Amino acid sequence: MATKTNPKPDGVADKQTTSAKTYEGLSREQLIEAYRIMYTSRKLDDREILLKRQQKIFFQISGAGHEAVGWAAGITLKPAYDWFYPYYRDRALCLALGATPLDMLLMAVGAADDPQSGGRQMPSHWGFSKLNVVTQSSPTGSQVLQAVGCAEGGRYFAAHPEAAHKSAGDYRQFKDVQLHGDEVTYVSLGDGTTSEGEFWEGMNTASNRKLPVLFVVQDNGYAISVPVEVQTSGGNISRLVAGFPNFHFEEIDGTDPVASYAAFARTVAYCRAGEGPGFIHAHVIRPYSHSLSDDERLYRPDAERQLDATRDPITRMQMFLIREGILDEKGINKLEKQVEDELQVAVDQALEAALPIADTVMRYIYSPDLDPTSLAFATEPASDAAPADGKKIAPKTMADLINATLRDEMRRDERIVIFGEDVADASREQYLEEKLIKGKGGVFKLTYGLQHDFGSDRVFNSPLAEANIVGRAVGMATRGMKPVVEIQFFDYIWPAMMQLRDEMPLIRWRSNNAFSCPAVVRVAIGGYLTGGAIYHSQCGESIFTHTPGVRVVFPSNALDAAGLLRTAIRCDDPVLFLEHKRLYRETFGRAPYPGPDYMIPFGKAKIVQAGTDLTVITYGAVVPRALQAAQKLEREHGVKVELIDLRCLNPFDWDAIATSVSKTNRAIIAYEDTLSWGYGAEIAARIADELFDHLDAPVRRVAAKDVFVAYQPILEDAILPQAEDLLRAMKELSEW
Ligand SMILES: Cc1ncc(C[n+]2csc(CCOP(=O)(O)OP(=O)(O)O)c2C)c(N)n1
Ligand SMILES: [Mg+2]
Repeated sequence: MATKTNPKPDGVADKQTTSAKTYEGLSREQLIEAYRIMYTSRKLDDREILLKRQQKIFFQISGAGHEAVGWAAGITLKPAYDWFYPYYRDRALCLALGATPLDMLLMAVGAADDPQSGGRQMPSHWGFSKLNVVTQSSPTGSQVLQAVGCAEGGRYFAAHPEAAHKSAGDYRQFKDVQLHGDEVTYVSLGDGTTSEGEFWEGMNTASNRKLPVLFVVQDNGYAISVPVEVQTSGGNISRLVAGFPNFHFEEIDGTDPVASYAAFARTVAYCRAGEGPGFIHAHVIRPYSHSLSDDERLYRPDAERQLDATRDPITRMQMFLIREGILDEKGINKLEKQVEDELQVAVDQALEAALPIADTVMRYIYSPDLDPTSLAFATEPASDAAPADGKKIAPKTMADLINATLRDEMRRDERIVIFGEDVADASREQYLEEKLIKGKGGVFKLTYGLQHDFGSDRVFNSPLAEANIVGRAVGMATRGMKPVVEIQFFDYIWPAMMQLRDEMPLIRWRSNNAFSCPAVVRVAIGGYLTGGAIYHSQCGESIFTHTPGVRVVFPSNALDAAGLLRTAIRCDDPVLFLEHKRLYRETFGRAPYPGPDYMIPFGKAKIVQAGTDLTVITYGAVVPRALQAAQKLEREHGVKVELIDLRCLNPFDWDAIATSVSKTNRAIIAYEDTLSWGYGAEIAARIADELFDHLDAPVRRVAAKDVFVAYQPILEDAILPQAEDLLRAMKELSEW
């Protein structure tokens, strides 16, 4: 910077002109810039703490003590090129990537223009779409599997560049893909968060697939009040992860910017070259308690805190700059004053910023661009799908048509990948190539032949880990892919619950539409299996219809399954697609192949049978049972039941229900799940609320007993709603 022809900038120490010393390749200018970023980060925390005490902001969590490692990550990685899943201590990282203090203060006040979420998410839960910093939640560790999926997405697009092209007529029109081929995905977490299972699942997959993911554990020795030796056996995470193959490992003093930079430079080079993932274990300090709600003096003695203070990265860096003659005291003071003046301007601006408007709260729960309830998703079954020779083809089962729909869509859209437990034909491809085996294709064979047709990078087995499946799918879908993943049994969906409840449905809303993840999760659900017992028979759809942001579909027959699955795949929202195991191969509801473009809009019920005396609202495997009961009731008693198959549970077809109940004046909601707090409760409440004047009888529910499904068929029959139970209820209500 300073040469003989240019006078030395004020405050830059004399040594600079004489020394050519570099620090792990860092120039003096870069070191001064490092201090500027680190100091800005610390002072921003200080300003926010003040603002919180003045009740001008509502939450504060600091990056204090983590500034050096954050800065080092920020200058070795590339904003808007690499991808970032940071955690709340990554303020310095985000500043180094190009986020401004004003951006951060807008988050703190919850301004309308808060770039992370428009006032929806807490400050320090970073999200800057322009920099590829992906919207962050608060559950610790849920970012890890998403980062893995994001990295997989990058690799996939590099191998299938045509898949990155935009395409009209489906979600791809609204989903840009950035592709460089050597991008790295950064993910960070604290020492305590390494205790979460999802961390280990992410490490395992990144290792196994040699993915370019850079894991950074910022170890400040505490998770709120719990010290690291309680979290981590032996007290050192590096020791525990050392056995994962394909990694480049570093364990560093994360309060030293120069050492941190060197470690990041080595690790990023390794990841970028495609050698595998990196793991940086950075020992840092936490000088400001966990957050403003915590007082660490309650669990840390003064001596321990004072020892930490001797490693404070801000004072260390200040001393380093002076000792090395890079800045003198005057230079330090000048830089600090500049930073503080700039912060004052940003604070004033943020406090004046427009606040979000209350009636925008329902915006961006779902895609504003593509409405899956619209006529764009209503097509007729193709009449020419039958063979040209006019031969009548045997109607297909639900399993057949789901398989055919997946095959058609994979052919149409190269962004689709399918993974889950056992979904591949065979992971050991050579067995297939040598024709030694036929292949599996799912425990219910729904994905049979897809690996054979589309290759092992598009259809593959996951580890036996449901969070792994959904978390990776969320990351891939955020990155632009269309993962259509399978959960083998609904009964085992719960390990994925954090991703299904707190992540997948929320990516769009919490980022104020900056990010989205329109993944499809197919799940085999339900009982009536004879022997399925407790853990292969569960329903539980209302738990998901209770979650804003995810579409929930539950078809009862082959044709609906095909039409709705296609809509699920082409739409721009995350979808939970529930497939009843008992219906996969039933005679009921078989249908001819409806062609490769057959779609049914979401939220449109099907009137299975028209009637005038009583409305029965149902879905899934209760549909054939209710139909049987309704037909018997008409035969024996002349009562005409209007039977409504909802097909889609969120959104659901309120208009169809209202029209029918206004006509019949009587309603039963029938469902296979346990009675209390179930899906029928919401429909019943809404009928009572909005159709009260039309009712001639109480609203009834017919559902399973409030107990899990038992193994012995006598018990199973007694627990699940049977045609006779439905018949009895229908007769009773019709006579009311
Ligand atoms: C799944 C989950 N459990 C609990 C919490 C509450 N919580 C927030 S931060 C935190 C401690 C995290 O410690 P660590 O990972 O070491 O990060 P640090 O805050 O020390 O940087 C806890 C328990 C949470 N946010 N998410
Ligand atoms: Mg910690």
